[in-house]
Amino acid sequence: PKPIYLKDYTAPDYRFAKVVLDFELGEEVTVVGNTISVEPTFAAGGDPRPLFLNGDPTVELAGVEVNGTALDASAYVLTKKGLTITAPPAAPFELKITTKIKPQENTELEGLYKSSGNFCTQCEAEGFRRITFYQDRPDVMSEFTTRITADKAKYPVLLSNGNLVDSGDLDGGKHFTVWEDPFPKPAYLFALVAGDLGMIEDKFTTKSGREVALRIYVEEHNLDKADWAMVSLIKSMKWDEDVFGLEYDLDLFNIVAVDDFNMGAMENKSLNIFNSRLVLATPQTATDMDYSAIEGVVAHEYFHNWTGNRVTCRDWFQLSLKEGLTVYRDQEFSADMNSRGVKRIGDVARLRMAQFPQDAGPMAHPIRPESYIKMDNFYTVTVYEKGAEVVRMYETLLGKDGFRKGMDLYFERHDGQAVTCDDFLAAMADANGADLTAFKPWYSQAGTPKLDVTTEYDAAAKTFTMTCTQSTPTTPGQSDKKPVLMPIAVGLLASDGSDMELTLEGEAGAAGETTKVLRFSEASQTFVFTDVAEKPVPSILRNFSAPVRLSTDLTQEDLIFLMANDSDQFNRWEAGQTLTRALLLDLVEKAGKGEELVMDQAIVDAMRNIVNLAKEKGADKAFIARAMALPSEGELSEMVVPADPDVIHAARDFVVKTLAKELKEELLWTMRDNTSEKYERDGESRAARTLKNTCLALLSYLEDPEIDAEAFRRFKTADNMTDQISALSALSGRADCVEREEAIDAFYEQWKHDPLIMNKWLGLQAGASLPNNVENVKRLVDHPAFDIKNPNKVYSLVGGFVGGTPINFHAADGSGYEFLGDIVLKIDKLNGGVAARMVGGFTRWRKYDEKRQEMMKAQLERIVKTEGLSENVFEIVSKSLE
Ligand code: BAL
Ligand code: ZN
Repeated sequence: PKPIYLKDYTAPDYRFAKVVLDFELGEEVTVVGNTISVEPTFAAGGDPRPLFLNGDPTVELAGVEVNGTALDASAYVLTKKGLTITAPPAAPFELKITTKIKPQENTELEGLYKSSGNFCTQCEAEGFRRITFYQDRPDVMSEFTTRITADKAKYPVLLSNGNLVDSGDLDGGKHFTVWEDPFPKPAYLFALVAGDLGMIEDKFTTKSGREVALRIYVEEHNLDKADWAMVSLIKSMKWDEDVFGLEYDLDLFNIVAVDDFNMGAMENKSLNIFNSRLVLATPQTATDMDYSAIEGVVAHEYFHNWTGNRVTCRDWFQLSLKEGLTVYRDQEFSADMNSRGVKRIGDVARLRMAQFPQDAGPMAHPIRPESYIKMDNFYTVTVYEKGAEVVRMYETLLGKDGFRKGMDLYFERHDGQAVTCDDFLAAMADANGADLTAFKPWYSQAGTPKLDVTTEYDAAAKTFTMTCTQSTPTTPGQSDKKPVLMPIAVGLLASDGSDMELTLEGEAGAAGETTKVLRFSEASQTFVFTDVAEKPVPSILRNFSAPVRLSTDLTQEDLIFLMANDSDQFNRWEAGQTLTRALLLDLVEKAGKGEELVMDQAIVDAMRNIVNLAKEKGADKAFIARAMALPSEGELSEMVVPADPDVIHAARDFVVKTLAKELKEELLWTMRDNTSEKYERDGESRAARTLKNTCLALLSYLEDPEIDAEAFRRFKTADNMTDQISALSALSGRADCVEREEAIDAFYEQWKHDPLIMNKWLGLQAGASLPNNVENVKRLVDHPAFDIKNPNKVYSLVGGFVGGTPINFHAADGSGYEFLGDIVLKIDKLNGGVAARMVGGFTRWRKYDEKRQEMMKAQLERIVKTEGLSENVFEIVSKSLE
């Protein structure tokens, strides 16, 4: 397979003004008529230019007509990749393509396929070519009309994008609908659904008075589970009007939930299709985290209507233009709906857990990649989450109002267009009269920049000097890195813990300003604060103002002080993380040398203070729970070379057990004090629930039969999924826990009818730190609750194993690696996209000791040599071996 390069981009020679699609849905064969109004974009005269239409081997070409006349086979070339009309007319013409496809055999779940007996589509990035031959590229935007014909009894609901303009019954028990979408769109936003579905309905009146019908379609037996998605949709519509002035633009907005879906959800114009795990929820079946995910993803897909659909990407290299921006928007929405600080902490934790490792490995790529073999492989945490951080930096640099001005100009300039990341930067710069040239490398450079800050206080001059240096590590194909403009938000704390007012040398001090955003753009720069009355403790990179690895000269004492006093909630959490990370890394080193492990009492005391905060009136319990969580084994393994998962596990286990022992009384008290009689879903109740379950999780490390018995009692009496699964988790992580098996079996018996809950059951067992857990996981592959064709099940069981406790995936005998190698090859025969995500478990093989390296490399080599491998897996594996 050959890569495609950004540098080779050329604009299309042909515009598609209008497209009329005609679907005859059948059980054996589906016939698709595709009539396109084609217009050359080049001047008349000269040689004819070929028209290339992307296609796929699963699509059978049944006819090609130009202006009503069938084309002779000598007038086109058909290959595995598509159809080329060699000499089309030089003037506008009508092209009609007829294809035959078999959605019921489509296990890739791209294009048109069947899920639980219903037809549905997934066209982003390149699925439309699996339906018909087309210029399947985002810069070809067209007005779509879609006619759907199907059996009425089997498929009473027939949906596509836009407005319903016609419908009726046909002979032979069939019926049809016709949909018109007035907004030009690329083919990746096309959608179709046909099925036997129930629906809940509500409405929203936009600020200019448009009444929009809102419908959520789910299987009939799930109708009681769609309310939260509807509430989330209405909140999102209102928020986008309030915060960005963006209104919905059609009279209908549909969401459909399907069980078999590669991604989380998809923003097809007015017909969002969702993985059912991101729609369906009741307190008994979904956790508080599920509810948050539904709220965030419903918002994300809705927000794409402007950032993605009205303004889309010129080419797929620009994916972050819509994804980074829309993630930023959904993060802000969730922050406004919930606790802002806790949301930020969660987002940064995820960035560090998943994106920093990607940026340090063989798949490292800039948020605007330069090449790809399979675009599906670039729906990454880098494009999405780091992309969102880059958007957030505009806001930090330009201020909230400046950012809004930039957004307004972006829409004013580009509504209805397919544009680039450079266009976005230009709108931000021009709207604010700002020079953002030094910001550009964020788009082109891979790797997490390292930021070092050293500080000095001059008591006589009353100055506080910060010296900042930056460097970005070498990444594959990129050795020469430029310094990049990054905002560093800084506060200075006085000895009483209060924020000082800040004046930066050379700048007029704004009265009352206690956080300054430094514009740091050179390799090294010095910033001097003046009129600093006493030696401060600096709070650096507040709110994580740039996605970098920070190192400072803060002492343990400073960090404990910040943990207790920083007005920036993110940095209060970060101080605790920095402190515990340092302790853990020190213990990892000691454990590696076989030395005795000794706990640092200062950290026990600091943690005790955190837990005790829960006793205070108005305590932020969600924050306390977050602050109690230690850096994960995965995060630590990124910081140790070579990483030994057994040693890291031993060191972390020691710290958690010691904390649980030392803080047992406080934890028990807090757990019981935050246990409520009855389930409620308001913010305070959710925070209390999180805190209670965090305490239970820590206490379970004590291996104390009384605690286990209490966890089992909580498991049996739980009136909601959050509590039930937390208790099950507390019981299921240790082989010696006597209630373990009984609880796992009871959960299965209670919930085996619900596939989404079975995902939780699979995931929990897959990620457990039981010795030799790979054997359990292998057994679960053959369990009726697992289905290798269903992406959610694969992500739960295989993804849960690989991303769970590292001691099992990285078992010294290589059994975890062998399991992953085997199953990736099986999945790849069905769904290359899903297999590619799973094989990612091997990409960081160079981080480990020699023996593990050899074993992982052997699996990669075995996979890459396999005949018939998908392009998806080939790309990840070959890049990992480079
Ligand atoms: N566009 C793919 C799914 C999402 O990011 O919303
Ligand atoms: Zn998105």
